[in-house]
Amino acid sequence: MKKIIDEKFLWGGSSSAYQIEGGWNADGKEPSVQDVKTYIPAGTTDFKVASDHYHHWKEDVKMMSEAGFRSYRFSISWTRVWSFKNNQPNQPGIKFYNDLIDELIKYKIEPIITMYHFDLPDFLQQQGGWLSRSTIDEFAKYAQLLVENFGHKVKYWLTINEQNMMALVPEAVLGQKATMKDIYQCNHHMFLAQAKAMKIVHQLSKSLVGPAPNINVIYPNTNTPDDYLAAINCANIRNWYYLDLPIFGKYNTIVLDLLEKNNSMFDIEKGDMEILTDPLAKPDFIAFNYYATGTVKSSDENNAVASKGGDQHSKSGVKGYFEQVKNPNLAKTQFGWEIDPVGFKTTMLELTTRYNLPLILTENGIGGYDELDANNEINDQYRIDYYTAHFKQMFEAMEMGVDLIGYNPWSAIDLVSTHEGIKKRYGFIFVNRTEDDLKDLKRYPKKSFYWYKEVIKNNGKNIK
Ligand code: BGP
Repeated sequence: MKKIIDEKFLWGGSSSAYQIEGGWNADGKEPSVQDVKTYIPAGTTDFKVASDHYHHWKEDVKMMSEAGFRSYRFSISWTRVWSFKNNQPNQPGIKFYNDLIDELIKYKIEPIITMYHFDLPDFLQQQGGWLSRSTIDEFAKYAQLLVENFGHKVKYWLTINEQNMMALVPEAVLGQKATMKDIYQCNHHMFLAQAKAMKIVHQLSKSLVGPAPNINVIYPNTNTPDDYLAAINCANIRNWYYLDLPIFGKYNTIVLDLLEKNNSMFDIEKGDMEILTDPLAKPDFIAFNYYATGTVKSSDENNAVASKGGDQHSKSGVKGYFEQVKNPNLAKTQFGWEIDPVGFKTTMLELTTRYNLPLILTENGIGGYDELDANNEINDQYRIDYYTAHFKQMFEAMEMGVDLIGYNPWSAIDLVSTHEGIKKRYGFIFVNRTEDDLKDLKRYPKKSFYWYKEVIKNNGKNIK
């Protein structure tokens, strides 16, 4: 085995601020785009209370420690730590994260912190959001605030969660559709914001920093040359565009060509490329989220497709370039997402051969309906089966030379899905509430919690 999983391996779990915290307007917190979302489907909860982690964080961290977590990947809510109204830091918000980080460190759980996970301040959205260049500077200011306040305690920073999903399925996370040019203009601004943030981390601290896209390999639907070309197109548009620039300092030419052909090339201002190619703005590692592979076929000019219902893993496509199709060879989750453990290995192999950087898995997992039984237990064997299959592939990838330094699946505890509510549960820890009834928000370890604890304790050697 090239890389042995030892005590340094960051076994943990993952979350994001708006999906877990609640306390949406507590102690000076201002609204993010998630708090003012208007298109939440009937019968699905909003994010106002979520898992009420804002009031349960001590107990949650204690349970993570009982499971043996060595890391916890979470995000900071921008509008909790900065007041746009008062144009100054919001001290209670800073204190909340200081206390959370200190508690994690007390239990020897390494904090892995995402700066921005889908929850842009609504104040900035009102001023144009990522289409406006002023958001770039606001993000840099925010990154500096984070590093100055927490940098000495945080070794791993992630810049932007799933920039590629925000671009590919904007209605899933931002609640709005946009033109191709606007999407890529926003992307360009996010790349600039990210580059500035990475430079700030490197200048002001000894910490490491990386991007956190959602990456998966793409299969051609058949062995026709056209379907293979579609798979290459999709992989470049969906995956590599988001890593080539920060890592190689060069925009992916397949995507630039697509934009030119569609009359959608974004504006690059003088000085932008210097910011993007600054040696201090290079990532130290790649954090990536993996749920399932994609399968595509060629798409003719008249066959435009859009994602369905704002789901990240539903049908998507780019006219003339690729069209996503179902893969009949793969099993599906209760929510219809495909399950592909081998794809987890091939995705890591492809990332490694292309970029040769350390990897941290920051999301992987299965959403399902979990219920307390008569004994207040939750038998989520399906989740154990899912993880078992993925761990086997993960170990094989590491044997083949993948430098994976941590595995932080989605999610540490139950939280609210991006668009399917609390009923789509992902956690090792159950949170007692439903879409419309907050009940007592009590935490219960699921069967998978005890199983994962054994996996961590044995560094996976108990997986057969
Ligand atoms: C990723 C996001 C997460 C998360 C997860 C599961 O794309 O980074 O925020 O929620 O997917 O997706 P969903 O909540 O839609 O089931």
